[in-house]
Amino acid sequence: MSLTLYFHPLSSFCHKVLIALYEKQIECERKVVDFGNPGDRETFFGLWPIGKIPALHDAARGQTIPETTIIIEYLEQHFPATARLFPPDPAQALDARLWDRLFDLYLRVPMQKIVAGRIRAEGERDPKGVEEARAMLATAYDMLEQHLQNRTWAIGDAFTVADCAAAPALFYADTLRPFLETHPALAAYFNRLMDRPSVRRAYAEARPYFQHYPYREAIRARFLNDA
Ligand SMILES: N[C@@H](CCC(=O)N[C@@H](CS)C(=O)NCC(=O)O)C(=O)O
Repeated sequence: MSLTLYFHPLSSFCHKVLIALYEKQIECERKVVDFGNPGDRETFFGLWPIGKIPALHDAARGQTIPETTIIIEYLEQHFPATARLFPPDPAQALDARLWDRLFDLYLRVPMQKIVAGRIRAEGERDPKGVEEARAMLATAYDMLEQHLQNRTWAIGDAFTVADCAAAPALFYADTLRPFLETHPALAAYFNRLMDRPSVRRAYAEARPYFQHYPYREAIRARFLNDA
């Protein structure tokens, strides 16, 4: 098999790529990157010195592809017979990229800040940054609530890269700032995402690792058991 995904089973950015791989039904080997293990760190930083997971290595083409959206676009280019995650219509493709960015930058990045606020040592925390991150989540939820009033998926009827980004971002965001009870259109969208077979598979695989998530007590009970 020529593809290897360097990933971690709890990582929201990694779930985004796994969901895309499952949508496309592309086989891929996996290597867990444990940043606490010096050997893993050295190998991974050798591939991608920025050191952010996931990264995809394609042995057949001798290429390493970092950054989730670029990885998914790479899969789209090199596996053209698989499910399309970037719409062929240029205006719709821009829309998919925009919402992909929104989920990554304005949900997932603030989430990382909030989680870091819990796991860092007392003197290394950034309370102001965490407060701003919580406010950003609230703004993004309100935007999404409006946007999703008449849409099945992030940009309309087609499931795209934006939905791959949305599912894991919303899954963890709900543990930090719950939205299911306050944002009905967003909640309905989230439930559709969580019922999607590709997403169910990604979360069935992640479930054994939830015990290591710093806000594990806030994961909804329905996601803790096989359904
Ligand atoms: N923009 C990157 C972000 C990836 C990212 O932030 N990954 C996190 C895991 S969810 C990571 O590698 N964190 C390790 C660290 O920052 O040391 C992408 O889309 O791939």
